[in-house]
Amino acid sequence: MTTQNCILIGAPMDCGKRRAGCLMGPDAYRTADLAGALQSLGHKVQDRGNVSPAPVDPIAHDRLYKLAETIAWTESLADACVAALKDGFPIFMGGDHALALGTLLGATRHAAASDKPLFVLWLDAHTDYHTPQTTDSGNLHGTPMGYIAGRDGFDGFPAVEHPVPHDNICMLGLRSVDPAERAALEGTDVTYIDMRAIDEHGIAGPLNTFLDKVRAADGHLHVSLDVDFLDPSFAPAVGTTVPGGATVREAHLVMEMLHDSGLMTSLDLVELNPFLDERGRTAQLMVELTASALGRRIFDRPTRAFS
Ligand code: HAR
Ligand code: MN
Ligand code: MN
Ligand code: MN
Repeated sequence: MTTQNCILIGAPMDCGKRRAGCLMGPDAYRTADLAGALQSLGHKVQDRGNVSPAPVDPIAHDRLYKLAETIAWTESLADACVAALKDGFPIFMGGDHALALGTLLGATRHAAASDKPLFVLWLDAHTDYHTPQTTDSGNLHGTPMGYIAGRDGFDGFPAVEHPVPHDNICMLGLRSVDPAERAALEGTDVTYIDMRAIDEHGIAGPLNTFLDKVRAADGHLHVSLDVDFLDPSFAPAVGTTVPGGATVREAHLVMEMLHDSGLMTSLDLVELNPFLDERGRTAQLMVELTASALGRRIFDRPTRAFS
């Protein structure tokens, strides 16, 4: 197994939606000993502490919640991501999913500077493909995929100089898609895999197809893991639970396959709200999934029984 230089970055961003609590996420990951779990796999781990945004004058907006704060976070996180990608494998401990506005922006800049295409794997119940113009809720955590795909309407945000082509995006685990998002996605080359497709075909097939594409293009791969990708019966600590999500084993399989692919270059852990957790079980599960993504396995494959 290749030893990684894991760089933990806290992103206690809580302004991407109205229900508070994600600001406690980075400390929950530290308490659940994410660093120790990765060290025990042989990796180097450096915790760079928490990112903080430049202070802003809160500007009231008629529809969008905490727009100025979100823009400030986007700039700080993009810088933190570019810096960390130069040194190793960044893991962003969120924080709500609006943090991906910044981490994805940083990942696009790093990939462009390295002359590599960027691919994005979005593990989520939601597509988060709104623009500030189409969101009904005004919650900007519902917009990072729209932003990084280069959709219009992100006034005031840093320009996305290198939008991610639709063909390089895979969304997995979907089961809550707003009509405006559906209309914008249909007819694009985005790979969107809903829970029904996973029920019918399993999760490994579509993921392998996508990973083959990343490998063939020699791309970088940013993975964004939203807690609500998981079924709420296993992962209750999230404000936007949607029943019918991925099982514990489906999620581990995704992470194990990501590890085996050797393709993943950066990772977000988002939407953990420790205020809603039950004795830390969701934080613990997210740590275990991250360990699988960094090489933890039950036995070394191939197993005798099925080879
Ligand atoms: N589509 C809904 C909205 O825009 C819910 C978005 C939830 N997004 C979160 N979780 N990041 O994925 O308000
Ligand atoms: Mn690189
Ligand atoms: Mn999300
Ligand atoms: Mn979600």
